[in-house]
Amino acid sequence: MFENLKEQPADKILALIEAFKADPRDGKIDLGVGVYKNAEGVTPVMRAVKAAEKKIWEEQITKSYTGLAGDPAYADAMVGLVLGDAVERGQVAAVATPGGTGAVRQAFELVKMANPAARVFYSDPTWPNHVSILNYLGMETQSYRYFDSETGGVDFEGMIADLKANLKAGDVVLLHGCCHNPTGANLNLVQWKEVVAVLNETGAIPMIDIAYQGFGDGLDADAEATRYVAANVPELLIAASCSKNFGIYRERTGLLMAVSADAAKTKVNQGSLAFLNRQNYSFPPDHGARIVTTILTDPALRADWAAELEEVRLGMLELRKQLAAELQRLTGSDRFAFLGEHRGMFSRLGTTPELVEKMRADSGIYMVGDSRMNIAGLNTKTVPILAQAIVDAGV
Ligand code: PLP
Ligand code: TYF
Repeated sequence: MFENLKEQPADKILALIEAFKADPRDGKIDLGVGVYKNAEGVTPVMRAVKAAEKKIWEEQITKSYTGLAGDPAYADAMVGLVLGDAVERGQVAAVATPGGTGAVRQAFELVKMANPAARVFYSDPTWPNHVSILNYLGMETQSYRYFDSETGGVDFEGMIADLKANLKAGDVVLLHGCCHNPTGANLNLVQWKEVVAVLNETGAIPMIDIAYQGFGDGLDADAEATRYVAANVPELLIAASCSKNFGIYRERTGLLMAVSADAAKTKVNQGSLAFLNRQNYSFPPDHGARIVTTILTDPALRADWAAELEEVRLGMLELRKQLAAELQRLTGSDRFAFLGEHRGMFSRLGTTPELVEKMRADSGIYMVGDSRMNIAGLNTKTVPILAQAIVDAGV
């Protein structure tokens, strides 16, 4: 049997971690994998997470199974964080999943279970795992235009034209709730409303992947689009990740939500989500979910977490503004102003794999081959070095 297995292509983002480690040069700069790092290059455990873990250690009296959907208190807390009061709680079916990736995977499986003919539309570009999982599940896919490498912004006309021309009832449109990965370019609320209008005209169903709530414009601002969509479409899937905004990457903490305008559908939706959990791993992991629940339900911990997250967000925003200003100074043009407009952890520079490779070879700068940079990999001292390298490479 094993003789039938073949080498699988490596994840290009994860492969970069190894390449960076193996580079002996001092002064190398890691702008690869999407993990937050502070100015010292450390991915810290957040204060509220430490406090919650202490509390859990002291108070937890059993580690027996939770439920197939995970702890209901976790779902309640996360539904509140993501959706606010955009919909009634009774309209939302929700299950804990191993990370946002688990939620994405289960969402696609739910689509396949409900409508094997559904096509999933994704932005060009999108997080490579989206496409990889869809292909693995044998689902039909189609991309829609999204990034305009001339302006560094969203090609909104192209996006709407592609959706209008191709969507039919039952198709699923995958959207990033905020902080688009890999580009950093996002729709504004007016544009979101236009997308929702197209969805409702065509009968296509949105699926929102929200993995960076709190990294863009703030916890509520980053959820605004998702909340608008939830309140204005008949059906919506949401895959949420706690990896970044709680800094609990390895705890594998996510939530899959199925929102229906018709609350009567929620019981069957909930059963379907729990069924999928059971088919794949029975009970979802609990430790990260318990940390999140402990923080979100304790006013002092929640306030401290939100404050630390806000520092993280503002720090990244400051770095992008500094980078845009430095490039403005070096080039005497506004060509790179888009870097200051992007939001979240990433920006796509919009250059060729050859120039990305040149910056790695000449300056020890590691960005993903599609020219995605993790802004959190910078600090105030390395921003000018990166800006100079971008100019020297002739980007
Ligand atoms: N979706 C997007 C767009 C992401 O960038 C990520 C990566 O972190 C995830 C989902 C899932 O992350 P995780 O499975 O670590 O929670
Ligand atoms: O895009 C990123 O860098 C993050 C982390 O298979 C990540 O989302 C990267 C690759 C992967 C899983 C997570």
